[in-house]
Amino acid sequence: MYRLFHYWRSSSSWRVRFALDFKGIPYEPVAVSLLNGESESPEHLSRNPLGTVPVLEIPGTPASLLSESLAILHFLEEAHPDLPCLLPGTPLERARIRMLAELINSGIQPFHNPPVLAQHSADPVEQKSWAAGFIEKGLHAYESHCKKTHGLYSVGDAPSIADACLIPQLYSAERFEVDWRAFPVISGVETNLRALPAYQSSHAERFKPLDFKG
Ligand SMILES: N[C@@H](CCC(=O)N[C@@H](CS)C(=O)NCC(=O)O)C(=O)O
Repeated sequence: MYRLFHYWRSSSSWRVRFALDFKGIPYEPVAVSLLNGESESPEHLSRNPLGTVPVLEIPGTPASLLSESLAILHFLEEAHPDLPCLLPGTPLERARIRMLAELINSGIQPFHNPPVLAQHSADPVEQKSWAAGFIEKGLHAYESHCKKTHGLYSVGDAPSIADACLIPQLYSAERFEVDWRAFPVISGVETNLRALPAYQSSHAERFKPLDFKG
């Protein structure tokens, strides 16, 4: 069985949880805290020298490890072509899915990653304003693209890797007090995503430690 090293509130981890659940692939979740030094421990650095989550362990002798959520999502597409697909459509539609996923992966998430926030400022108010600015700008761009690409979901009428990135990004937007509901296309897509069983089963709140405070 796959093992997923993840953190409940990590948006990159949630992308992979969503994809695994959407495809109906069972996996063992292994929590790696980003708050207590666990992600910087020798054990986790041996899984991923960058110390980030998610990391997918692929069973085998020896087991293989993959980091970077988009690489993991593409691996799952290629390794399980018989299961429900998150990269559907024509070459152009698939390129648009990758474009939107990358917009979030490179253009938004890195700016609210905890070490980047800490490097930017020690002041939580300044951290929030910095992160919110990038999230707002990125979601504005996502909305503009989506006006041309969306159907029920971000690109056409099937959920995709772009949606796997959008779902947790909206959760993070709320944390940084960005009102994503001001974007009508994103809001409509989110309503359709919320109805998917994989949305509910992969949700951050389902993995939140009982003793989490903050
Ligand atoms: N592009 C990477 C981003 C990974 C990433 O930044 N993960 C965050 C949580 S969402 C993390 O582990 N942060 C802790 C750190 O950077 O030390 C991916 O998609 O996997």
